[in-house]
Amino acid sequence: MILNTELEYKGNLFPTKIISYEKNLNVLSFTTQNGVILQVTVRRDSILRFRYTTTGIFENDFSYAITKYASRGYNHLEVTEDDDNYFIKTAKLICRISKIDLRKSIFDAKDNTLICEDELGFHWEESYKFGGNIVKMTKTAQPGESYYGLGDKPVDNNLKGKRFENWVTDSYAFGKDTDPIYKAIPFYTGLHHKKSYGIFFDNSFHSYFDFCHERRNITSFWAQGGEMNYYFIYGPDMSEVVTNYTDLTGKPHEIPALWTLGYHQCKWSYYPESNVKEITAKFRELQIPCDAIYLDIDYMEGFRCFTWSKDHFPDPKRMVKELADDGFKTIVIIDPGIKIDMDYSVFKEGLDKDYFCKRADGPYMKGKVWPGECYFPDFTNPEVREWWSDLFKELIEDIGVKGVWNDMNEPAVMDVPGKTFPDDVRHNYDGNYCSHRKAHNVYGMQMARATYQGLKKFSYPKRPFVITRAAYSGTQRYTSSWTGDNIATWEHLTIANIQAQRMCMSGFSFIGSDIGGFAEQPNGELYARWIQLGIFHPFCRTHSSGDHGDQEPWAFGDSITNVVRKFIELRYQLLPYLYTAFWRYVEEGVPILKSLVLYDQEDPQTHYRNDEFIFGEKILACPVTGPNQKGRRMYFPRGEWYNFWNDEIIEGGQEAWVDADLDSMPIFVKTGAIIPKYPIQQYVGEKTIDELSLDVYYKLGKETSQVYEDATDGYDYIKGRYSLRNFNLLGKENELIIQQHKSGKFITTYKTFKLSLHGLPFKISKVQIDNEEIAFKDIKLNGDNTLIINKEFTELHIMA
Ligand code: MIG
Repeated sequence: MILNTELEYKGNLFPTKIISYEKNLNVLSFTTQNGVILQVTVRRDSILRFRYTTTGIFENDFSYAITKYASRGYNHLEVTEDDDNYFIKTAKLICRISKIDLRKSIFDAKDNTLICEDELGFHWEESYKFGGNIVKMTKTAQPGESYYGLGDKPVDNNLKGKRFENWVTDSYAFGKDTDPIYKAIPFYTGLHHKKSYGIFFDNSFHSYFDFCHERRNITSFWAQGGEMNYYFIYGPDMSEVVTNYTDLTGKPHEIPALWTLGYHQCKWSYYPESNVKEITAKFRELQIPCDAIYLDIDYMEGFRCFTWSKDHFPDPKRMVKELADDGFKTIVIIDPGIKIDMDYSVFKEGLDKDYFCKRADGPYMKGKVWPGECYFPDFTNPEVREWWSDLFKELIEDIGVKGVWNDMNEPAVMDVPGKTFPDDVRHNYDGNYCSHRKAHNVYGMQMARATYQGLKKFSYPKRPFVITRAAYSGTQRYTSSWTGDNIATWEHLTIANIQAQRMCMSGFSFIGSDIGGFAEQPNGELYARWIQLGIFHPFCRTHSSGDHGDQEPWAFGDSITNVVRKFIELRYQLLPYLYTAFWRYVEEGVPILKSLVLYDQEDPQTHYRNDEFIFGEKILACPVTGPNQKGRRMYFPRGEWYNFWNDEIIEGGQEAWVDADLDSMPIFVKTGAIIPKYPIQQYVGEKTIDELSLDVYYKLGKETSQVYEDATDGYDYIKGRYSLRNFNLLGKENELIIQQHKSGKFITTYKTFKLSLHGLPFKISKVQIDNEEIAFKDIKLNGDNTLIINKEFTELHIMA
């Protein structure tokens, strides 16, 4: 006992001097006199992984976050030393490691500027209670440094001055600054001297980040177990840091089907069937576009997953089919808790196969959730995931459900301290057996993954659609997500805006909030303003708790309905633009929303902005976030911007007032942009697209734009059946030239483009397509600067 008491009071321990160094291809190991090993892996010229053990033995190298598809390889690697340090040099970085104390400093290889430096660096505390270590890292904050990222934290974009925890938590009616909430994404970016880097602390234990909160010039992170194991990702552009992090933790495995980008309607709960039908019929009657309708927990029989309430939904297959005939995809909720009931086949099977989580000493992990007392599948067991995925066969293949919504997967447990499993619950962790302390933050991710596997299997040849509440880094590979149980207040509109931006810069772009607020009730004005924001979020769904009145687009009177319709229609028009942004995200990891700091980090004005963001590549949007406003002030990033509503041009790099009555909002388009639009449809696929609108925003100079299209669902695009149009625009004083380069084997249904030329500074007197002059009547050119041309052109000249 004496020994252990000593242990408990040991305090912090530090590495001592380096006594040996070993190089094994790209893995460099430095061992200290007191048995600490620092292993540096050069993954790419700009990505170094640092891993420490205090016992001379590393744990099995396993991570749920890192994807096997991550890029690897570097151009240069050289290790040198002098009396005091080792130097690891790549094409982009120099990492200096002190021989005295193992502390590291990382420099930009191009100009030798200091990017990131250990203060105390790695140190640890032995964990008396659990064994292992509490692993810690401290770094010196650089002058003027700012911090961003960390997933769903409901705080201002810039994290400086604050401390956070990562421990996924069911957070009903969370507020500004509530921490932690639903997601654990231990990745942040730092920015100073116009250069940005990122740190991904891949440790699933309860972890902490302190950005100059406890000590003004120190940034630190630590975890209650596991290894100090982090990736350093260099930019210097923050957008590169984010795409590299996304490459490491994975991009979505497929482009989402186009319909998933439509508008979704949800409530807790729409039932019985007649109520569901009433809602969907109303959308069509009022001509408000909508693609998906959700069934919350009440569709089940006593909240038993994979069952249907006989009273409320006597013939789900017929209902789902009828909804589908009207353009609605049905999405159902599935929670992790399986009701203890020997007459319930899912429970019985899980029990027989030994798939439920157990406490340390053997009993099952029993917890109360909606169905009453439940057991919970151990989704960290690959065999359990396989079993779970097969449970979706009937729902998807037979009944025709098109998407599954995973809730309560933190996991949430009712009426217990901590609202989740106790620490001692055992998990498989893909063969790396551990307690809930380590598995907690990945539990929801593995549930969503298992659900995704099922949807992928049974939706084939269509693409799967999953939505999850809990997430750890890498969850974006499998599923979309929403921000959880927010509140119908103006402050929450602002929080939703920042959370969506923050998730996007944390590698997870397919994100949205409960539009209008989940708890309590919005008034019409708040709902309309929230819809305006929501149509710019990758995932666009109204949801509410249902116990405070209705929250459908028509619930607030005609004038609000009209505003809501107008903006949902705009979303549907912009679908090809959004789909192109998704394609870039899935292909390259480029976030769909860009906070201004991500868009232009060299402009210090952007470092503290919260409300404005770039949607895709070319559209600047900014919600109105308070009541009774006729407009607002907002910051325009550098460059020139067209007002979307009236084509007025505003010079960026300044703050300015923008008019925006309730039927409007501040939307701007980058000069030189070509924005593709579809006709308004009531749901994706309602109409055959027989003309693609291209809104061309004149600019003196050059700009490029892209339009990505495919069959909108299915996997043919992977075999090359997609259509990618690259447009080069060149505006001169008396001429506008547009070149088109097309790739991919997909043939779009339309034959023509309808070009609308915005801001053209001259009157058109001549048009040439591929070097041939064209008569105005052949392209239907009239006074309003719109023309219709064949989609096959390669070069278009519009001349004064
Ligand atoms: O304890 O399924 O965040 O979206 O409507 C509440 C009922 C459980 C929480 C989710 C919410 C959902 C609700 N769920």
